[in-house]
Amino acid sequence: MNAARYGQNGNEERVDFLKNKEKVPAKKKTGILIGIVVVLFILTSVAAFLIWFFVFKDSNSKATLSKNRIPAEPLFSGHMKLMGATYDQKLEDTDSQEFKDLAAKLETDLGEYYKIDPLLSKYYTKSIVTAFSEGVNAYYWSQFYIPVGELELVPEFSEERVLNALEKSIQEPDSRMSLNNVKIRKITASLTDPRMARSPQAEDCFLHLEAAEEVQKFSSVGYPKGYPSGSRCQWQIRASEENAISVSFPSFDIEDDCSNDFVAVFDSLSPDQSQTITKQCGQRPPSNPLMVMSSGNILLISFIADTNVQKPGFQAEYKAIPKTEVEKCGGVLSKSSGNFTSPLHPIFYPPAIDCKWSIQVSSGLKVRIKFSMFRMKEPGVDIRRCHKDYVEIMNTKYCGELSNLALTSDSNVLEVVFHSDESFTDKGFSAEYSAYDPKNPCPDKFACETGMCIAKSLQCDGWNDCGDMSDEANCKCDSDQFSCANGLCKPKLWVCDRVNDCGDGSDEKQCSCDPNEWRCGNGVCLPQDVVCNNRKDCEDGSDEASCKASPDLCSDFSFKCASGECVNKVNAECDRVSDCADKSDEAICDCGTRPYKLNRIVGGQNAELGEWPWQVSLHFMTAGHVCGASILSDRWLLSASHCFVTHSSDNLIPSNWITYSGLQYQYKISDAQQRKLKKIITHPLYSQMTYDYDIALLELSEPLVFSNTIQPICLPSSSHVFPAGMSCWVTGWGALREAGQLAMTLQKASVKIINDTVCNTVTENQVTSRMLCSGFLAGGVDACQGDSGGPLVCFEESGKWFQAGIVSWGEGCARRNKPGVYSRITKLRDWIKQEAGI
Ligand code: 4AZ
Repeated sequence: MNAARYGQNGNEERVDFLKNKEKVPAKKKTGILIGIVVVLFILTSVAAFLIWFFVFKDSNSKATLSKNRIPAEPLFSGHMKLMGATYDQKLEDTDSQEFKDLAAKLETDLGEYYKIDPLLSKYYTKSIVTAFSEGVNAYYWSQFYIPVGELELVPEFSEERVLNALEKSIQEPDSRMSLNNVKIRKITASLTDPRMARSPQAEDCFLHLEAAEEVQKFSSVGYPKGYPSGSRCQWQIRASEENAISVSFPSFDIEDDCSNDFVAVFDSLSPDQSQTITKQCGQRPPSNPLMVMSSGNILLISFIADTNVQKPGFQAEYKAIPKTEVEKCGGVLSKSSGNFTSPLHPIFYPPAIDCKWSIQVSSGLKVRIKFSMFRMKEPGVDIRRCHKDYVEIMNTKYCGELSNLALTSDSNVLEVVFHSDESFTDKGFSAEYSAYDPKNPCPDKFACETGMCIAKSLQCDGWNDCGDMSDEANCKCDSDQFSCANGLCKPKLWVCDRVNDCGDGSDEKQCSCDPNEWRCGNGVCLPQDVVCNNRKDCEDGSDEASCKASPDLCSDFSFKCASGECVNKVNAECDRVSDCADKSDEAICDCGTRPYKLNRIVGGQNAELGEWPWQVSLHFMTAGHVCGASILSDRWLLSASHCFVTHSSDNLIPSNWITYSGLQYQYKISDAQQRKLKKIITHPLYSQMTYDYDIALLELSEPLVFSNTIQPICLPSSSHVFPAGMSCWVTGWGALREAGQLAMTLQKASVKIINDTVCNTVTENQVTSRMLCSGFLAGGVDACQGDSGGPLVCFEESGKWFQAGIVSWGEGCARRNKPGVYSRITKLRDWIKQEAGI
């Protein structure tokens, strides 16, 4: 029986002691002893198992782990300058005896040199001479092998250590004499990707090319079907001594992640990092081809690929260009205005080049200079110091990517210095300059401190039009403007709208709600307890917008998962984080990306090919382009009802329309994918009077084939927030100005989402909740006739583009205080789902 037990009700404990007669008899003692032995045996076995589990098993798995680690093979490459050897053309042929003899001698010597450092010597495996060039230069690499057990030594194999050993050795008198008559005078060594260790004779995919005046071609293995994983190819290109080499890549489509696959171009014949011109991966459109230039008559291109993704690879064209042409830059510019560019722009400028332009205008005048394109980007460069490539103007160095660089001189002379060092080049710059009279720098315009002239109406309008805020400083605010604490003027309408328009928060500071009240986005004060009560009390829903409610609490502002679960997070869809348990927030996200790597041309409004791959042109009967649309899926387009519901019923007949996707120029419709319409669905509540519900779905008769220039846009969920002040883009072939002609080239314009209260005021309350305003109250940038039906898209932090609006209407185009009005997708999202199933 039990020695102890608990009372029936669980509260009371009673102890019963054993009586004498119940004590264990003597003959049972042996049994107990056996029991003890058995228990001891079990305990020992358990202990033994635990020791094995935690000590031996662990060390076994460590052994397995170290088996999985791989040895390190640090690689150093560089070049050496030889003395005492005469240059022989035969040295350029890796099969010649001359090459083999001299290479073998140098390779042996390098091995000897490393002996000076016991660590290098212990782990040294081999050196290979890969080429010779005039000078006499020899190109080489040296490799070391560090076994798995000693990987902690890897950091010891530094460039400095290797260079130190080599430099010391070549200075020793006997080693300098160790080659028959040949001495190494100078040597470089830089840490190199071990995948670049290629021997010029022994392996395939090591090519020697001779550049000539006419264009010649080469391509990656398997192009265009696809390159194999594990590609390790090198192309050594030479030209005659008076020439440099240009290489362009008309077709370039490799994996996006540069750590797996990349093309590197070197201003050398060895993959010497310090002479890298550029390293590129990803896909480039034909409008933005990679074009590079050597400084001398040699160039090395290396292609490393480790992924299994089926990508076409690249095609390259190379040719020789006289060095005199390449080095042509700088000089005196004495006209009163003009343009100049960095050497060879927009081709990558060559490494190791210096130029100086001296702009000299009539005395009494000054010089204004504006860069329409400025790209001198290099990895690891601090753009405040610009210690590598730079442009220097009036003692200031500029580098990196600059979008609004505009300067003015102190006198009638302005000097522009350009410098590129030995590694990493870029597209450079394109600049225009003009002389101006300092007494009247901008006739009939406002003079920015940057030197730019802007329309007078843009001064003190609350927007930074000059780029340096000089148009917004020292403003005497008008009666309809608010004076920000930092001196800016902003429309009074913007005060207390919950958006920090001043930048210093002063427009949102003294807003008139009591401390125990909540101020809605439209300025209305409500009791504090309306916040997060799961009911929309403010007209704009701002009382429920940022509630950290419990997951199952649903409001209009929650993202609704397919399972019905609610996620209370702003813009949860397609943000690369699975918020729904069923992962439905990340399920349909193959949208809103543009495959091409694009050029960014500052100030230009022409779109590039593939920049807006969801843009569609709708052609009506014989009228040509009439409206825009956007791609939602391979079968569905989104547009505006007002393109179809007109005075004529012809517009509602699907066969009267043709859609063009992947189009850039209206005169090149043959380049686009042409599709007919099967069905036009206009919104049943669309009003021709008010343009409310201005949305239409178009079903295609044949599915689209997605490509680099044809991709779907992401649709926001109904809870998605596009906050006021956000910069978005509107695109289309609409009129270039009010009552003007349609554009031939697809246009893009950056516009800002405008606060609803402001939107309502400036449109005299004509906007409904199915509409949103976007543009600039100052005017100047807007959608226009012919853009209707086209998309207003915004780039989200997740890296995807979402459609916020459909171009719908506006009073004229780009007028002051008359922003563009768009159909608000979030309010029409459920209808899209209902009609198209997306
Ligand atoms: C139109 O007629 C139109 N400024 C589209 C947009 C705007 C004005 C007119 C906005 O298609």
